[in-house]
Amino acid sequence: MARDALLLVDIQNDFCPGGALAVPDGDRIVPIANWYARLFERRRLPVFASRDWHPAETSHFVAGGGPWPPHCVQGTRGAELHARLSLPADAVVVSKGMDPGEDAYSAFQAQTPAGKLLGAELKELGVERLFVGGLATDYCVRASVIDALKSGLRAVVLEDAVKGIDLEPGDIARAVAEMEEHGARTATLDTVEMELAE
Ligand code: VGL
Ligand code: ZN
Repeated sequence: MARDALLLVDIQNDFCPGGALAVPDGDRIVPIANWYARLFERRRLPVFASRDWHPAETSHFVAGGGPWPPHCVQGTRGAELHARLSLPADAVVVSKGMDPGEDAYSAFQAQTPAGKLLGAELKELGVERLFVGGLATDYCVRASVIDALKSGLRAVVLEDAVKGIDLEPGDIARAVAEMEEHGARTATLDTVEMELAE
C-alpha cells in the first residue's frame, strides 16, 4: 500500500513554448517535475503522468464550438510528453479527452492503458494523498486537484512544479485560492519532504 502518490498533469509539447497551446514558461517546470518524480521513485511511491489525448475533431476545439485551438491530438508530436520529462520506469501514463464531446480537464477523467479510471487505480493502491504538479494551473491542475479532494483524497499542489495560462489576468491566483478553499495544501522542493513525513 502506498499512502502517497505523485500526479504530473499534461507536461506535453503542445503546452510548452512552441506548442499549439503554450503555457508561458511551461517547460521550466520539467526539471522540477523530474526532481519530484525521482523523490517519489526513491520512496517507492507511485508516479502517474496524465496526458491530454484528443481526437482531431472534438467540441473542445474552436472548430467544434469549443474554446481552444487544436492541441494534443492523439499520435502527434504535440501530444507527446515533453522529451526531457524523466519518469520512473513503472510510472503510469493516463489519458483523457478522447471523447469528442468532452473537455476532460481533470486527470480523474483519465484512464490507464488497461482502461481503468485514475481514481479507481489510486483507490486500489491505497493512496490517500495526491501530490500534483504540471500544466496548466488554472485548467487541468485545478480540475484534477478539486476532483481529488471531492473524491476524498488529500491533495498537495506542488507550487514550483505548476505553470498556468492566465487567459484572464488573475486566473492562476484564483485557481490556487480555489484549490486551497477546497482543502488543498501547497508544497515546494523545500517543504515536500516535511510534508511527506506528516
Ligand atoms: C488543458 C486547456 C485545454 C490543460 C487542456 O491541460 O490544462 N488546458 N486542454
Ligand atoms: Zn485539451
